[in-house]
Amino acid sequence: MNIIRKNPNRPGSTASGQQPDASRRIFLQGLVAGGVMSALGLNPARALAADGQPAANVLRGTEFDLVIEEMPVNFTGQPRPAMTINGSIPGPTLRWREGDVVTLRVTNRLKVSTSLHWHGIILPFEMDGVPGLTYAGIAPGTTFTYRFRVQQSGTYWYHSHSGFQEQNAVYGAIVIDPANADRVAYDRDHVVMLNDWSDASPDFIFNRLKTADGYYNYVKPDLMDLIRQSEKMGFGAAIEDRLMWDRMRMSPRDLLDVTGATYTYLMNGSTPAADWTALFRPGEKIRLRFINGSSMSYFDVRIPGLKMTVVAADGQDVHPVTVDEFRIGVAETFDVIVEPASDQAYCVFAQALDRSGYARGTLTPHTDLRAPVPPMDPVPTLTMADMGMDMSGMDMSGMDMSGMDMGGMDMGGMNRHGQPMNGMAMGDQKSMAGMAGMNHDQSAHPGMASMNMGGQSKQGMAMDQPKPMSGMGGMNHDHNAHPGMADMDMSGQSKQGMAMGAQKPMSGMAGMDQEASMHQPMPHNPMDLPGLHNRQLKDGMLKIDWHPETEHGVGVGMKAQQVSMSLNDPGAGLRNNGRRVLTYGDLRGIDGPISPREPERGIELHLTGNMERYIWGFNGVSYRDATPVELKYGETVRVVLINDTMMNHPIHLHGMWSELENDRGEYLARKHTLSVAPGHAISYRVHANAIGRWAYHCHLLYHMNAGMFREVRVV
Ligand SMILES: [Cu+2]
Repeated sequence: MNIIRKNPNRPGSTASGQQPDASRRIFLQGLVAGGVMSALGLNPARALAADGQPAANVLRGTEFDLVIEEMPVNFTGQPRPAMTINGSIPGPTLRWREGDVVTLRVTNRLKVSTSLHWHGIILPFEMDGVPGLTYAGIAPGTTFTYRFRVQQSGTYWYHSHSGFQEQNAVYGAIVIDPANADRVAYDRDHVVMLNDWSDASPDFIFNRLKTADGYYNYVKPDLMDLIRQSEKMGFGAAIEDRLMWDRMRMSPRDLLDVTGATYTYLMNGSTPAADWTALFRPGEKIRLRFINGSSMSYFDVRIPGLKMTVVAADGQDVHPVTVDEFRIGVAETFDVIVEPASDQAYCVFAQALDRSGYARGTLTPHTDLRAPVPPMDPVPTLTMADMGMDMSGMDMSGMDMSGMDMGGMDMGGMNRHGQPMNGMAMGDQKSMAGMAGMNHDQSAHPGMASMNMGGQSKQGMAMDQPKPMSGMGGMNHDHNAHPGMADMDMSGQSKQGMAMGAQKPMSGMAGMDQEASMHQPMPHNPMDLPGLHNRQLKDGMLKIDWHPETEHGVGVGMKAQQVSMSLNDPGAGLRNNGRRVLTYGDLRGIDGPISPREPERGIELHLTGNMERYIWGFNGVSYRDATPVELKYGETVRVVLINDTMMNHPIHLHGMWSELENDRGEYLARKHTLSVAPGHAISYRVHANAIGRWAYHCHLLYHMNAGMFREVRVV
């Protein structure tokens, strides 16, 4: 089977975000009996035991022996090497009890060093399992013994923290039963672990990401789209739009970096074709413990016909909230209760965020009764707001941008090779503060793209005719300094392509009426929360008119201009879909904050990246150039993460809880992984109650390995 296609030409998707036809929907659904190949043949995890239950692959007690070794697997029709734990994918579910001291002997039968990290588990840092930080890793042929007291209960997971081994399937679930009675009543429970398997080696995937942006993103608009788009908006307009996006090296569909073009999505180690199955008796309360153990994939999860009552997030109990659907970021867990009352089967459906494929399984009262698999939803299209554009005062109709002063705009990083476009450098960035999409790097472009360059008034962005623009005074532009802008004008219609014309409302071009306020002192932040760098917060929106000094260079492709701190946005592709979708704003932890004290200080960190170079970091700095973040033992800090990229980033701090807050600084819930959507910021507390060296990173595997990683040192 041809797993990876270079530049697959898949007609049917359109640049305007219409639903692609079924041909795109062909993804790697795998084999009916895919899985680990044993001497006796395929040994799929989904095999049903005599009572019809999925064969238990659960280890209980306090002593565990785990062996990591390479074994062939066959998910797609050809045997490929994988790294397994005790010969299965996922590895065995470890069932612990709160309060116990567990001992885990992990033996490495690989040819390379390995490790296991216990994700979300509070423990001494020497037991955390991060090579190079907390220990040396587990050398080939050796056994490392972990021993620690279990201080929590709930649903967690474990995985290798070495290289790309997580992508090679070194992962498994952890379920910890509470020391006392469980707060949640249920008749039976099932782990539902989601993973993304690729027949390609992770090194191959990573190299492709480094060298060919969008390699796996086959929903990117292609030539057929262009032709179709041309029919609608005219060829000139269509090609301008397209070339604009190309120049920006961004796509409104840059949703996931690695997609169903190479991934087969697994549910408990079963391909969609294999269909993981669990039995129930009508009327039972079933606890489903969802774990996103994938390397790069966000999933939108629902069970058509069943309400799901969310009772825990990242292992911690929350006040129950009943939803139809939830988005689960990489490394997150959600526990839900479902109560199928009737004698019918239900599809557990987990579509990848970019709709390039799905994992699925079946809840059924009889093994021979199946449920239909729903069609995937339309491919989400990011809006300007998703990209951190300032959307206020957006109606640009009638605005004439001709002669728009580009002076002061730093548009470095804008060209497709990620090289600074010196000619575009402009001195006074602040003067552009109100002009979304223009005062920052690549984000400038999407703003412009959305300005609808095509068609009518063509003179808008022509830089050759400086003349004052209403609301944009003081932006003198030096047209000699704009080779990049000239370059943008690809229409063959000379310099006129970027006109903003008088015809369409512009998204992404906000705040042009803010000239006056630009020159006034920043109003006092009404929240005055430590961690927010003198930010104005209005209606949940944060103006980002300051970025860290280090946030520049090739590692920074774009910077947000305005982001939302609202926790009530279900996210791209889930808004107004007619279903009740869980948001972080719904989470109310039953256990309160770790420390009653308010944060004493704040740390603002920007999530930064350059898609094309595939460089990721915090504040524009990749791990290899970074110094540790130091926390004082006993202090409580507020961390504010501002997403300056177009991707979701699930940010994971080891060793200590990340205590999610709302935009007023009020505690909501404990999490170990907080997903920050594009166009958003998120605020949380960390009570530094664990001395040691802790990993802090994006849990997208290739982002982490491309630099989005920090050491946090508690001293
Ligand atoms: Cu990331």
